[in-house]
Amino acid sequence: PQAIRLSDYRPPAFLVDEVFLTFDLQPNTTRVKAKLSVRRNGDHAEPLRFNGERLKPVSVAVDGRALAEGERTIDAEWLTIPDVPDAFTLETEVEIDPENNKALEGLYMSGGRFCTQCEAEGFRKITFWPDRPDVLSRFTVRIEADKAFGRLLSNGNLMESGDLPGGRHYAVWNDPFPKPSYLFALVAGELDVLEDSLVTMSGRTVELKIYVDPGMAPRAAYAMDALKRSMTWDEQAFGREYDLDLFMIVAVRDFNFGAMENKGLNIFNSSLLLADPATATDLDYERIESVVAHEYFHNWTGDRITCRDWFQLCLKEGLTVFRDQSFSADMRGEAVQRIKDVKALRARQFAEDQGPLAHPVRPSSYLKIDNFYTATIYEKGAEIIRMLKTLIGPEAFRAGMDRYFERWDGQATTVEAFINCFEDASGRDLSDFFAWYEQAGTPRVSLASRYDEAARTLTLDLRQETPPTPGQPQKKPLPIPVIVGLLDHEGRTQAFERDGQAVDETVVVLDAAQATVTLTGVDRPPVVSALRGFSAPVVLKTDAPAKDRYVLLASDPDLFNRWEAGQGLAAELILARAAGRADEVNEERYAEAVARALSDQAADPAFKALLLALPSEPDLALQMSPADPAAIHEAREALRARLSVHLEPELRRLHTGLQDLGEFSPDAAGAGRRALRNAALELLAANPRHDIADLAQGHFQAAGNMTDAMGGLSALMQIGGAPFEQALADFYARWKSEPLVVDKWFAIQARDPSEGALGRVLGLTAHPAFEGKNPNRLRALVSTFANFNPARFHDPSGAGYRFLADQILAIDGFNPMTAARLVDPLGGWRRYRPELGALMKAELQRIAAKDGLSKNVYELATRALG
Ligand code: HT7
Ligand code: ZN
Repeated sequence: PQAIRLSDYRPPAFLVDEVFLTFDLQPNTTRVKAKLSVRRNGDHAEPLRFNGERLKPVSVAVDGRALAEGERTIDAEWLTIPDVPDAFTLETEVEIDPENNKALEGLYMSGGRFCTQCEAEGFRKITFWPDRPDVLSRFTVRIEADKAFGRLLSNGNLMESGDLPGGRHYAVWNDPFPKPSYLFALVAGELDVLEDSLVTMSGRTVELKIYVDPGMAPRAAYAMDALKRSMTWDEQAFGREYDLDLFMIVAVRDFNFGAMENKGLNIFNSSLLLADPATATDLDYERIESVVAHEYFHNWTGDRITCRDWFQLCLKEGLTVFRDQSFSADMRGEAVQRIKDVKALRARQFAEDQGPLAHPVRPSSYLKIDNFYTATIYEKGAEIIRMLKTLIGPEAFRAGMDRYFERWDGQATTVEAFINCFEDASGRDLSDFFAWYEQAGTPRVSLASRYDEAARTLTLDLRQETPPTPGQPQKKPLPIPVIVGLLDHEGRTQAFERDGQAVDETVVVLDAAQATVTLTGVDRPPVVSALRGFSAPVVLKTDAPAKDRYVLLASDPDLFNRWEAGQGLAAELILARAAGRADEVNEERYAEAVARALSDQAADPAFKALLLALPSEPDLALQMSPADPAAIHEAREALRARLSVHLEPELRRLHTGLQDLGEFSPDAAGAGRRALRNAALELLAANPRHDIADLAQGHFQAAGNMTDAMGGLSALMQIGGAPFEQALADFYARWKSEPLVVDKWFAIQARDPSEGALGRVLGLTAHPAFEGKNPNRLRALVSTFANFNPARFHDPSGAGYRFLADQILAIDGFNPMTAARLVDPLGGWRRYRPELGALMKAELQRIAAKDGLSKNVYELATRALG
């Protein structure tokens, strides 16, 4: 297959100013008529070439005249008309089969309803079109369907609706904002609605409607609340007001991704929209809040201003993740949010950056753009925006954003144009900064410090190096903002001077391979707190002794670094044990430090819950070379068992004292208390005594909400045996008619690290509730197993790898996008013990050699093989 390259970008040969679409909806034979006002873009004589895939053509006409076969060609990917006027009307009619569209791209059916997914290149499966984001058109859409499909929805404003003969009805929608085809949406079916409204900052009333499965409207209440908070937040934080009079969200069960920002008609995976205390966990609530915000924020960063081409994907995604993270920090607390965001970044993006699938935040070539909806483009893209704000300061950052909205509203643009707005606003040359977009890999930063008591100076020696990544053997230094503060050895904040100014904290910018910075006015021997708030997406190594990290863990006013110090100490102890060098003295010391942190009455329970969790096994695997998942699992469990014994009285006290007494509230305070209580139980369960099994069983049985039920189930899973089996059976019996809860039931079994769990996972693919075509169910079992159960996935027999490869090949037959997202866990094969790596590689080879493989899976499997 042919790679698409950024350097080959050319403006579109033809533009479409206006389109009128008519959908005659039938599950197997939907007719789509399109009437387009087309104009030649520039002075050229190229033929018209529009995308079109899996379309059954009925007719093609130019300016009202039907074209004969010889006047146009249609192959598997293109409609070509050699000879067209400079401006004309193109009319096409095609037939499509939504019912049999299991790739879930274009127009398809989910739960008996019609719905669409057009990003990135799904619109070409609906009608012939220049399916690229720099063609912006005004859409009018007429939908006709049987009245059994009660709601007929599309983007923009409802212009007209009514009955048709034969038990059918219709609706006409008009979207006044020109948009690229990837933002088109249509939904038709039986749906209940939750309605509300919001008065915007200019005093306009916007109607808000969330459409869900019949009977589910009460479960959309939290999403509605999150939507209203997001709309108001975007006005306050960025001065952005919503622009239509109606904003709609629809929940669907079959969806390849989390959600989609179609203009005025967001479509959501129901797992990220529906919640009530009985069926959703606090984590579900948290995700719903952030994804509702994310999709809403796209209205400005993505919809009003869109991408010139798909290489610019981070322009909308990285920026919008930065915006949703900022919103969540305001809603849930900055430190806790930052820790969670960094954990996710390290787990997904750092792993990607260390393997054969590493790529720049703005890649320069691809086979299938669907493969680039990655942690690098989303999460590292957001980190770049965060660094930009740190480097130029919050005022210049906001001014740059204002400039961007002013300059590019209604257009499709590039990352260069975006950065240029900040150069103008700050008066700074950001050309070096741009390398963050073009260079893949996670920089390694080392920090050595020297204190001179007589001179009262602290000299910081900083160095950076980025390891090679595929296609980029040589790396250049990047501008890395390192936020630094000082404590003394009693844990008190120590002021110092930078450029003659007394400060508590400073931003050191490391913009060369090596730099030396001297801080003055340092009165006492310091403990250095560096990279505060995780001010850059790098791996930092310092020469500080372990005792300094105990000071930071106890006292750093930067809560991110307080948590980070604990994680670093724990990682060292686990990795030493995994290498056969268990350090029991320091394990005890660590347990004591955690006990002290837990007893801090002033600390937020959500923060304490994070402190209590040890670094994850995948995270530890990134720090061990070659990685030995079995040794890591054993060592981590051993440290957990030690902590469990040492902290038992405190953990029991937390478990008893934090019980929910009043009514359930999904807010950050309630969620934080539940998180700490469940974390305490989880740690107690590392010591599988009978009385602790009883405690976990009691917790599970008494659970008044899904968070506690899952907490109990997870603790029982660790203990194993009959109580776990009984709880699993009870859980399934109670929730078998709730698909989102059944997903959790599959996922918990996929996470089980015990010996027999792989056999159970294999068996679950034959369970009557295993819906093999539903991405949520597939992810719950297959992706959870491969990503979150390293002990069993890396079974020395290779059976875990074989299971994943078999699933990828089977899923690729009907849904290449979902299949391709499962390749990633095999991609790290070079980092593991050679005998494991060889088995992983063999499975990748088996996948790559399969006849008829999709472009999506082919691209990732071959890249992963390197
Ligand atoms: N912008 C949306 C991306 C998306 C997507 C991409 C590929 C295939 C299916 C998809 N569904 C949604 C989601 C977002 O980032 O907001
Ligand atoms: Zn997005």
